[in-house]
Amino acid sequence: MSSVTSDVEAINERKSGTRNERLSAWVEEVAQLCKPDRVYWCDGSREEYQAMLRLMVLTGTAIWLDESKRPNSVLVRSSPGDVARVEDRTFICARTKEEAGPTNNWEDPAKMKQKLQGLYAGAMAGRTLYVIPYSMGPIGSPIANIGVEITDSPYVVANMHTMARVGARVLEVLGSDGDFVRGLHSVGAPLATNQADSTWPNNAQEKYICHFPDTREIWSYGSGYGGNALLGKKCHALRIASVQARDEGWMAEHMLILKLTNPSGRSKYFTGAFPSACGKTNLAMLIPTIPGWKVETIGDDIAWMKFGLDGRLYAINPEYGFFGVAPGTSMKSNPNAMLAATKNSIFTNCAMTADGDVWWEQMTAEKPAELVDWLRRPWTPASARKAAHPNARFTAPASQCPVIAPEWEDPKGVPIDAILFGGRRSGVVPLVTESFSWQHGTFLGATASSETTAAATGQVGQLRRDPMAMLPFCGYNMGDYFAHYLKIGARPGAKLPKIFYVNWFRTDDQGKFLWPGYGENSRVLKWAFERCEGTAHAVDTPIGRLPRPADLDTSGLGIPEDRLRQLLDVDVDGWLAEIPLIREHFDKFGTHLPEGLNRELEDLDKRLRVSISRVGKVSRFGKVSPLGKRETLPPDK
Ligand code: SAT
Ligand code: MN
Repeated sequence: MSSVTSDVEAINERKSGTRNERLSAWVEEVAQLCKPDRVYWCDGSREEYQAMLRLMVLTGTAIWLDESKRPNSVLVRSSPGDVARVEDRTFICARTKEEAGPTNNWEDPAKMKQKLQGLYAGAMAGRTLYVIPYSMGPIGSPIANIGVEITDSPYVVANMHTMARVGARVLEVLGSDGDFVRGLHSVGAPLATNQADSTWPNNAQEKYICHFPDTREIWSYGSGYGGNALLGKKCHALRIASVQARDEGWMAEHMLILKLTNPSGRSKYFTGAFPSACGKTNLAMLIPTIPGWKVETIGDDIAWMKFGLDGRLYAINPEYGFFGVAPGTSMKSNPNAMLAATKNSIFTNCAMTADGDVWWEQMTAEKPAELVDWLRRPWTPASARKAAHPNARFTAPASQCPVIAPEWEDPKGVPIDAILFGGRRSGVVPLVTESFSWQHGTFLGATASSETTAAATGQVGQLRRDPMAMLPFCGYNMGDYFAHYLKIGARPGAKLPKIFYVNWFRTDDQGKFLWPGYGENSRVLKWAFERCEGTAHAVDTPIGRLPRPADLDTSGLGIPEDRLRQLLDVDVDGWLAEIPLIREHFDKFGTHLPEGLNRELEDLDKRLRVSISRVGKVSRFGKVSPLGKRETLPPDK
């Protein structure tokens, strides 16, 4: 017996510990359909994680990194056709197309199931079916939710160990009649007897990432990568959970959660919604450049928020680890992410150094003299291609992050003071804007736009509307999702967070960033913090409340005054040009668009026009004062 087989045989000893008959019956049913060689129930133990790594190494999927450089870590290289989320292959199979809405791909659930059943038939031949019970959120938290993923990929099992709480502890909580989200995943690459496996099994012809919101099911086929395959993440914690949240009056959002502490030791919690690969991980772990301020991390990608008895929104991070974008991450840009991934980590599609470590673009100031690139080819700095794939990732346990907040696993969550929305916009959108109200904040989120990144397949750098950074992740009609936001805001007794819109990505005429970003973003966080406390100034402008240059702490930054003015300018012409684009965006939702957002658009239009008639076509900051008020001073100041 080969060592690979004996490892699997040893693994196979484990038996289901579940008393949940619905779970056993579903596993049985899937096994009948997919015809795996064996069924294995994951217990979530450390030995199990290690066995998965060994198995991946033995089958050529993974390679051990040098133990002295990157202890207990592996590098995995996927196939070039399976490197990111596939939005055009992602479906929301609600009862009707209208329920899925204009921003989602839709297929009739019965039709889609029939098609996929055909694909799943025998799809796991020659493979092991792994059953992964997982909890999104601290086990037993009233905000957490249980799912079970069935997969034929050891890569998925290992990643799920890091990204979610998995195994026997979850089955305990599930008990004999607990409910769970069902996730079925197959790489879609059955093996004939004696057929050699590929190092990254997947299906080059067909990929489907399907969600059945009514029955809380996920059926994923053909891809082994990231959010396509780790079903707890985008599929469950965002697409299915957003539907659960709508039905139950809470929020499932594509948001980081951070804890911000000021020099006198007072803390506030912020969430932030930014599209994939727009710096959520960096912001969540930021090291402030302003003395005495501290940021600690609760989560870097997803927030689930429920109302507490005090009327505040409490957030948990449903995840257990980080699946971060590697390129661009360095000891300079995000030392905390680098330190989180120093050991017990899985690297995917990174390059490998001659001494057995990983490397990716911008990791070091100087490029290594030689590497093996993510496609396993020799690489030198003279090579006219990137060494790591732009969507290369690290999977690292959150507990390894040096600035993880002590309360990150608090089952009751943390009370949220502010929500930040944002995206990548080179023009028009200022550095920071505070909304006039929850409804106006919802409008800011609903009109968010961003240039596309490598996190999804397709063209990079295309400007698109990405409302609340949820465009690829909202499990139902986005018009209804906006209405849900307004409903949350109208809840009697709700003590709502303030909403801000930020844009770190403004550029000048030469395409150079106007704002230094990274740790300097703490200056914007400080202003938002002090707005929450009622101690910072803002000016009412047609687009929202903005700091004057003097209101932002830029001490020691050395940023020229005119650059700062540009960053905080209200570009009236630019905004007027946005109005028809926003109208077009809103029109897509037809009767599903809540009236409140229409009103916000009309009001914005009016405020902009009034500002022109008052001050002429001058849009420089300081000349726009449409509301007749120069400043919004807190009442107690
Ligand atoms: O692949 S994932 O969907 O998990 C990453 C991302 O797009 O944010
Ligand atoms: Mn994300």
